[in-house]
Amino acid sequence: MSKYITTPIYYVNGEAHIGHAYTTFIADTMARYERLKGEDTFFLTGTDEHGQKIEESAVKAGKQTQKFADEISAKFKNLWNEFGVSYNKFIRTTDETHMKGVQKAFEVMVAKGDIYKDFYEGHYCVSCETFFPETQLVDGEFCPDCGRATSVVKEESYFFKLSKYEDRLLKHYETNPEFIMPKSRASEAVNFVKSGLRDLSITRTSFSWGVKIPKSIGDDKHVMYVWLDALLNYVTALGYGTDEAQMDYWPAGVHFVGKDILRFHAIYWPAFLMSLDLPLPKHIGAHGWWTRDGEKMSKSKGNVVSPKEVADAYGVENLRYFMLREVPFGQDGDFSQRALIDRINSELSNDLGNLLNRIIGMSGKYSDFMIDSKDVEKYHTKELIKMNKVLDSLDIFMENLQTHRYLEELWKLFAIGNGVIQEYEPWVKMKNNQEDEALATVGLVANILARAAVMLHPVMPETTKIIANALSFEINQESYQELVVDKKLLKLFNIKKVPPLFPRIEEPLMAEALKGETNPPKEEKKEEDTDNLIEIGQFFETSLKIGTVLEAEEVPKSKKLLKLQVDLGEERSRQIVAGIKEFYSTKDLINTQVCVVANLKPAKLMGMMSEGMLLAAKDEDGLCLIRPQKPKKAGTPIG
Ligand code: ME8
Repeated sequence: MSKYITTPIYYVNGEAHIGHAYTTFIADTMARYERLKGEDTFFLTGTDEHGQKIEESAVKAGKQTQKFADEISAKFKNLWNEFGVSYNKFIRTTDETHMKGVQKAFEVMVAKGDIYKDFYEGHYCVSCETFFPETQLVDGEFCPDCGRATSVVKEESYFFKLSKYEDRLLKHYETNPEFIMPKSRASEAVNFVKSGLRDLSITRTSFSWGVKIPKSIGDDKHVMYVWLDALLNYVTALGYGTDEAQMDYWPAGVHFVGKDILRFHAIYWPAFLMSLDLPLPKHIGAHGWWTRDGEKMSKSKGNVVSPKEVADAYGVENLRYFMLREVPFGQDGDFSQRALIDRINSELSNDLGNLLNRIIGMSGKYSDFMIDSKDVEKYHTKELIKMNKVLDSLDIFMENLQTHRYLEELWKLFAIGNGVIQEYEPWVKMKNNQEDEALATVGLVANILARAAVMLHPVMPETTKIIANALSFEINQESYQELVVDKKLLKLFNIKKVPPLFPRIEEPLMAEALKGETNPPKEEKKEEDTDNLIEIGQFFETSLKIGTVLEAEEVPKSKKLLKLQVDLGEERSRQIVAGIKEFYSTKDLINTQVCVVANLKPAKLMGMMSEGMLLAAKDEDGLCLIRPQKPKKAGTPIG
């Protein structure tokens, strides 16, 4: 079965912003995911170039309309090319074949008896390219969608019998509960239809920048309503009305749209298709709105985020990852540079980048960059089962367009990888003559990384190619089949060194976009050594000693601090200020023993000198001090 995936076609009245990039990234990810699974996939994007809005924008820019459209359309196309968007076709509504297809559709609708001529009198919002009855206007004048002033339109028009399709539409929603995704958005369309559909004015005479209605109608002054023209792009791109060879791809698997244009796709478009006797798309995927500091982005507010600027600063694939991971599909998301940096540093750099570096480092140290998986199954059945469970859980999230859950789940693989290294400590095994076991752990993690790279490929195509290259395999349908479906291990890896893929970002890279971002940077762990090992000498640089608490008192005005006098077997006791008040009272401490880091540089805490630190362990149940199991002389070294 072939898959057909589309983005909206973007208006050429301005340059791409982060919202356009988001729709394009999700659609591209989905198309790549389907191709990876071996589906014959066709991915369409393009530009919407007709209508009053574009004509007015061109006039404002002092340019001839077609030239204006050419320039902005090229900017969209160039940006998607620069971003590596894997579209199969970039359609323009000014393409000759598209215009012919639209005229053909008009004729079919006329023949079906679905188009009639009348007179339109009402209000029109040029920005939304939408007609509104007076009853829907805000304060009798303003657009209920975008809030701009509407203009009064009184003109002869052809109408499409939308009302005729009311029942069929409702029936379709009912029998196809997944037609609109996420399902939570369906009620919007259902209620709109239930409130009664009026026939739709589908031609205009007061301007000329549009597809002329077919000559056969003999009414030259009418141009098509821009939404009829635009929606038909999804079939004219496959040759509808001209060369229909690619119509096999129809119906679309999913049309990705922003929630702002759901109504056009969930009501008008299916009705048009019913009129044309064409099957309906399987899903309309309506995503949420990206805001900036909680506000809608607009040129007048000067808060529009340019995807090109973000990609130039942080890398396009990091941006893709961020956008797809940050918001649940269907919900609104706020773009902040800080949130982007946090995800790059913690998820990409720490979880993924470090794991890859550790495997490269260990394979170099232990086995001359060759990793053999021969003993992985012998020593790591448990982890293999865990890993396979994660792999099996992923597909459903993509099917439901939940990219954030897909990535969240996928990241469990890196947690397994980092966890086994921690648990099995291959460096200890190498020293204890358990080389097979140590290399089995390295082999397991290399296999985890390989599978994760395959599954991450649709989201980060170029980055995962580098990972695959470092692990000496290729990501393609075959490796997807072998590693993910058949769950075979890669037998041999010939590891190549690669520079760190996700260098940590300490400071925001786009000063301008930071306006209004007030959250302080989260503190994060320092990057670890590639394989987390230190020399024994390094350990002994820390002087750990048993101490006896002689005195303990609360620090006034502090919720956390206690001031202790601790005997470390020296001439005088040490004063240690410790953040343990929430977990210990003073009487729990006096005359008990603790473990102390004895050679820390003294530091001042709330104006008091602290000359050491207590060892403690903290988890979700709270904090506990590390204490010797039996009393020991104060000052006894630990180690
Ligand atoms: O509506 N957040 O084109 P358009 C998220 N030509 N997505 C956003 C966004 C934001 N802040 N702003 C825009 C049109 N988008 C018509 C479509 S289709 C037959 C015709 C995305 O240039 C979102 O997908 O106004 C939205 O639907 C699309 O850009 C609208 O782009």
